[in-house]
Amino acid sequence: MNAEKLLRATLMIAAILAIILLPGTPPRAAAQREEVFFRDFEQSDGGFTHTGAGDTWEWGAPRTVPPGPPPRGENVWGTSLSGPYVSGCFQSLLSPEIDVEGHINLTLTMMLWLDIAPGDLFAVSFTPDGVNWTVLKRIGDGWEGEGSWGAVEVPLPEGLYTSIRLNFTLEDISSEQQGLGAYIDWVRLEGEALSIPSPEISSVHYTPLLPPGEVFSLEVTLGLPGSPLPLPYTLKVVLTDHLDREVERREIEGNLSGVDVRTVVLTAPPSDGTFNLKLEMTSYGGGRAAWSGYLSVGEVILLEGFAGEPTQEVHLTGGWMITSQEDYVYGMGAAVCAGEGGDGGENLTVSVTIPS
Ligand SMILES: [Ca+2]
Ligand SMILES: [Ca+2]
Repeated sequence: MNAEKLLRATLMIAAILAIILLPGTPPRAAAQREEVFFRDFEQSDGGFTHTGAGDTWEWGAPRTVPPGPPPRGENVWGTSLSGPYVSGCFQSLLSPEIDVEGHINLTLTMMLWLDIAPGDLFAVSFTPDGVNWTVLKRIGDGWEGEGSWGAVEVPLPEGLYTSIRLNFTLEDISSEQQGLGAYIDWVRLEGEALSIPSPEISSVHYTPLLPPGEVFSLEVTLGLPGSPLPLPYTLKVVLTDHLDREVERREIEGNLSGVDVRTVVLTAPPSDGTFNLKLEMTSYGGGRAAWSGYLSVGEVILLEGFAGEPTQEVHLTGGWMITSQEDYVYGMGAAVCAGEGGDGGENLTVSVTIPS
């Protein structure tokens, strides 16, 4: 066992012990913040586009003083680089699609130079789907940074996003005299990286008393005690034959709150020999900070129905174990369970706690 494997094994055991011994006290990981997106607009326009009524957005070096050059570099985006915005404008500067997958708790920072008349508005919005827009910040006349280059920092709403777009708008609302408008630079997104290691499935064998090709079903009891909130989850049941070839796969999606009993119908492989069953439960907390509770796969029953005989129940409860325990600190992760039918000694329980 090399050092990395030893460390991983130790961490996994520590995580499992923490869960068993200290329910409600999850293993915590330090938040690791990193840059997700950055544009300083020096070499290019950054892939930004613009549109709208009275659209004078322009990329380059400001040709008037003020605002003059930004604190670093020369080029910026501005609602024209050479004078006031036009009357009645409602103009948008749109970022390219920004890949933010695997990051949460996103924060937008930017440099802004603003000079607008009372009643007019500069706003920053974002969309996670290209359709629904949320305003992150509205800045009007009297902004404390007005008249000089200042930093704006604004958190995005908590959530798991795949990709987002940002929109910077300047709207002339009042009849007051215009100002020079908005100039932006150093647009940066920072987030916490989610670490999702690939699940390691140990060798799992169950030798059922089933003839080849027999249809059987699994009754899986999934539990989420202690939480009134539904938790989206996916349960995968994978059946492989004695040569480890995948024969069948079922994926079930649901929202788990309390206890959920699911029946999965499968067919034994046509060939003789041991076949393997693997259960993999993945749950994404949706970035909810206030989520708490734990997931469990409480009981797995194999129902064998032979022709002319009453249905037999085989409780696959012994020997199950956690083979992968992900970091749930941020409300996202995967718990993978695998095991074999045994003597019914222990229940398969995967406990995961998201901090409140
Ligand atoms: Ca710049
Ligand atoms: Ca105005």
